[in-house]
Amino acid sequence: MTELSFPAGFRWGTATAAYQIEGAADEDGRTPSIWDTFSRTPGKVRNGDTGDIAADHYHRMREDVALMKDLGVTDYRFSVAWPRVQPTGRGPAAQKGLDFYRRLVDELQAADIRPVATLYHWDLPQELETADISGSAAGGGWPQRETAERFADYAALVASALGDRVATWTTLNEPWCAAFLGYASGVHAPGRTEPVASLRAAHHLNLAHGLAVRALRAALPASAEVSLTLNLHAVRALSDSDADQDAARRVDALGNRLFLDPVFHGRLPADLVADTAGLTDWAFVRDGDLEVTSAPVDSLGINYYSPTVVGAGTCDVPSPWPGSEAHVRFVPAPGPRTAMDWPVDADGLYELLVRLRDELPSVPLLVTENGAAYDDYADPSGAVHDPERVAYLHAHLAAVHRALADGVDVRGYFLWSLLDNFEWAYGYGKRFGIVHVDFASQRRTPKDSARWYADVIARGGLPS
Ligand code: IFM
Repeated sequence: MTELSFPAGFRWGTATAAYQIEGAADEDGRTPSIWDTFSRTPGKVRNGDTGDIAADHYHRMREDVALMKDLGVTDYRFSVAWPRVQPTGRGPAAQKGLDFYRRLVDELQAADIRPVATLYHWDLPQELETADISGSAAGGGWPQRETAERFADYAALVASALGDRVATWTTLNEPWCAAFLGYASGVHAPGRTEPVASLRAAHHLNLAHGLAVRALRAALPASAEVSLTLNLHAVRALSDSDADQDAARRVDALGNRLFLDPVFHGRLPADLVADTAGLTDWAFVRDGDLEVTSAPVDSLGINYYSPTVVGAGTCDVPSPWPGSEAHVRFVPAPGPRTAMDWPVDADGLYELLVRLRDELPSVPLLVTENGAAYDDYADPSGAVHDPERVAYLHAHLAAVHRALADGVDVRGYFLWSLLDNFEWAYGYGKRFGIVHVDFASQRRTPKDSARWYADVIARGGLPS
């Protein structure tokens, strides 16, 4: 019996990212990205893990598409590795790298699965990070404006190679993480702990998005769907006190509105500019930039895992919250947790979707990532039972259904993730896949959650 039916045409997907699954780090002309450098630096990633081999998807792509076909997914969200298709981040394309994505897309289409391409899921070509592209001593990477310009060239190059086969495009995945985990707290590549650079990075990521939207529109058919994916924070204040409310406002400004406002309203959040006045006057935002960042998009992708509870207080430095370290305390939310120690709370997803309905009523939404890590293992019979993940997914899909019933225009859900993979600074220790990967043999085993998801897709809704 189906308890909650989703609308016909709802997009049922899975999601992955290049560095987390592809491996083949040195093949066919690929050059290092900031994540190759970071993960090969002792002490940066647990257990010294790197993405050198990952889930070996570069060589097992057909098998992985077949797995998705068995699940019955309608869409697959993958990312293109910039250093695989444009080594060093500038100049001509590497044809062999592009050929891999052409083959992937052909394989998907043959399996009747719609490809959804993300252009940037954190693997900046190392040369763009290293290069002194500004002529200043400040280093390269996203704090420099030129990186945004390079990104637009790269977007045009990929669009002209795949534009005849890919209808849905996402410019950036989670620019908040790229800016603030990469350049402020330094727990992600390139591992810098420079608060001002992180704010510059956030602006240049927004600019890169806008420039890429223009480049994509110029290269793609008018029917193409162009989007952006944000990891929006479902922020909750610990209490109604002014100080706790102010802490929540600060996290909302830096975690959400720093991206939503430039992209959808062509402005910077004035309160954030005030919060960070001790760090920067934001003079790196040039006249006309906010017009570029607000180039219209066709949909917005939201990645959601758990809510963020804050109160007045302080947080450790370096932190990913520049300008607010002396004002914000992160409070562990109560209730069950995943293996990431992230609280399980599907209401946060519902709250975000309703907020976006109210703020951006004309923008269709996609849940481009949602899922959970648990300590999965294959039992002696080879089966992988993951009832906690099934419960997590059920609750979050029910939240999406509730949002749909309340008039939110959610067009699809992409489960993170198809495969166990390289979970960034956690290495291979955290398993988000609905397909178990034995990294020694690269054997794939669909977990119980994979069969559960296939059933949800087949029936077009949640079972009772
Ligand atoms: O694995 C990541 C993904 O790359 C980006 N969003 C969050 C996921 C889980 O941490």
